[in-house]
Amino acid sequence: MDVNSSSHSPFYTPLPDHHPTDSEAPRRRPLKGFAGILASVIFLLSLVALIISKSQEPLPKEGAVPNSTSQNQNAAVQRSLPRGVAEGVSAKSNPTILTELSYNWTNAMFSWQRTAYHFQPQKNWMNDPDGPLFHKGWYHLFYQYNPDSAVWGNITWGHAVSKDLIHWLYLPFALVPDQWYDIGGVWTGSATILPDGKIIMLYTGDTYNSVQVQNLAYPANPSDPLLLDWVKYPNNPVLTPPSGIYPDEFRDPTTAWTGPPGTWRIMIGSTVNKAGVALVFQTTDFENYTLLDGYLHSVPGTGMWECVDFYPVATNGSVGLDNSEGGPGTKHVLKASLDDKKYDVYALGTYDPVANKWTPDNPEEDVGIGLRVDYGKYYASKTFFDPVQRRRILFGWINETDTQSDDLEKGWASVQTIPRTVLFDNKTGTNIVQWPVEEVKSLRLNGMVFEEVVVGPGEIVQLDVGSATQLDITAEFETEYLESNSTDDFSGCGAGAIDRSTYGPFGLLVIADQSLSELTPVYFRPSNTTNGTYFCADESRSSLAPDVTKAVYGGKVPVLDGENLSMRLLVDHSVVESFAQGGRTVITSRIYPTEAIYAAARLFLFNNATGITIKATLTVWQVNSAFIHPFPLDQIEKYSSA
Ligand code: DQQ
Repeated sequence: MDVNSSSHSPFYTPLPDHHPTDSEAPRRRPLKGFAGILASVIFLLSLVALIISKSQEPLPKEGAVPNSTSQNQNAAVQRSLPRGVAEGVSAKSNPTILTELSYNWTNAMFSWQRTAYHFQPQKNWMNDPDGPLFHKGWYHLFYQYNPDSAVWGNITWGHAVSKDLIHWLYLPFALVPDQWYDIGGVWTGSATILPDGKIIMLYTGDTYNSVQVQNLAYPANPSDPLLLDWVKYPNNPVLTPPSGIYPDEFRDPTTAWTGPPGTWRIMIGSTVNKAGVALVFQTTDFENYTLLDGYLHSVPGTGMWECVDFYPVATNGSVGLDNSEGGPGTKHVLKASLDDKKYDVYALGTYDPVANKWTPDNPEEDVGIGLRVDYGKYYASKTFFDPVQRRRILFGWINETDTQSDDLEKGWASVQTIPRTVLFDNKTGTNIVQWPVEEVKSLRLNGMVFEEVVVGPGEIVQLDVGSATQLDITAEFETEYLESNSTDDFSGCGAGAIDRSTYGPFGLLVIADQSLSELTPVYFRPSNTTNGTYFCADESRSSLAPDVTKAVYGGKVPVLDGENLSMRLLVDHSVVESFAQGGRTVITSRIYPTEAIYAAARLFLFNNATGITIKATLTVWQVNSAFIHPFPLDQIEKYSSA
């Protein structure tokens, strides 16, 4: 359908460049303000105390894990305490111990903010994706889950299955913290499928005394397509922190890949002297391991590497590869989740299995100092190889930007991204490309085409798409240069969409209300110098609620000669996933609007450049809700046949 129903605003309409004034913004009661300051002071003091105690800790000796099982009761007591940072993981980026709601939220607002086609549990807290795999016709996703509350704690493995990575059925928990070696939490892990089809699950256990160990589990009945029951290896743990590694800095085993004949290798992240490090262990049976000499790789100053991932990509950019593939025509991606910064980073390089070394293609873009997997609210990502469609698929955790007290009131926290395929970008040769799995297109409803919509400098154009809360948008931009005498005071994403330069910003305003009191611009900010083009998302005016964290995110996006600028956006209520130039640069936004919700949510094109006119061609699809429900276990016979 070509409705071409854009409506231009008649006058020069610059984007609002102010935060709500006092009269616009909801006022907080003074007592609450005082409580907030007190809470922040207490939080800062605890953090300082934690840092001091940590710096005084002696380095551990090998095998710092008692093998007694008698401490489970103590662990149960510890588990009821608020935890996270003290455990060596910080689950919430804007933790607050405020007990009151941060805004005058209504149930209607909270229910609008739940996503409709992203995976999230029915209630409570979720964080990292774990052990994704394909088995007998089902995609399996496990995830860090708190069965008791909407904040991090009592970490258990939630489990869901899907036929298409979009519609999901929740299953009973796969692994619960019930042994001395994981009573502090069944933390993140990965699956390996051996050539005979056997499934190996390795995960980090947080022991009763807060030591991070690696444990082995396997399906009780491998012929069950749903993998309902899991058995923990009786001689767990299979790995304890080696000499020189702190007991709370040894976690998140990867999927294994093959080493010399008969052997497998896994990687575990840690930190030594503030350098992020990747340790590689070799095994023949997944029960006994040898630490290989040195580090596969380390980068000074990048801190603890959580959730490392290591996989080959084909340099012709055609298909995904299994973890054990390699050699000519491949490169290896090394990815880490930076605990200090709370974002995911990666680099492309060459793997030398004999020397146990990985070397980045470009040392200036090494892991943690170069590319990010996603420039927005995104962490702890993990890939797996889909043998059916020969593709590598990436899951990532979208954390919250509202406060912990708001999460408790909502009763839920966190979402997984739409799974993305990952390929080497054989056009640029410098990055991967991420793209929503094809299956998400099955949710597309009516598509509306807008052709060559012209937007002049400072103009905003509304796109009449009806409800604008569940959308899949593709947009391509041509630009026409107007002025020769303006200066290009370029600096990346700038201070957001209000920060005008000659060539940008321009793009889309999503989840915006008619008066633009709330809006989230996703935009390009090009330059005619070597600065290149930036792809950005500006959340600074995404919500009138003052305590929602709001950032201007973005990164450089390679644009080759002759290419138009293009973006794809998946809008799903409080989540916006944005992909530039076919997925070279990606930004996930987590926004909590209060006005731009339900029928009030609108979509606009904008051009805030001073020296160019843009011509945009778009297709905007309404997106159906996904079916995400408990598995009908009473009909298990019907479903469990592959
Ligand atoms: N989350 C898990 C850890 C991991 C962290 C604990 C990353 O295994 O390092 O919930 O978010």
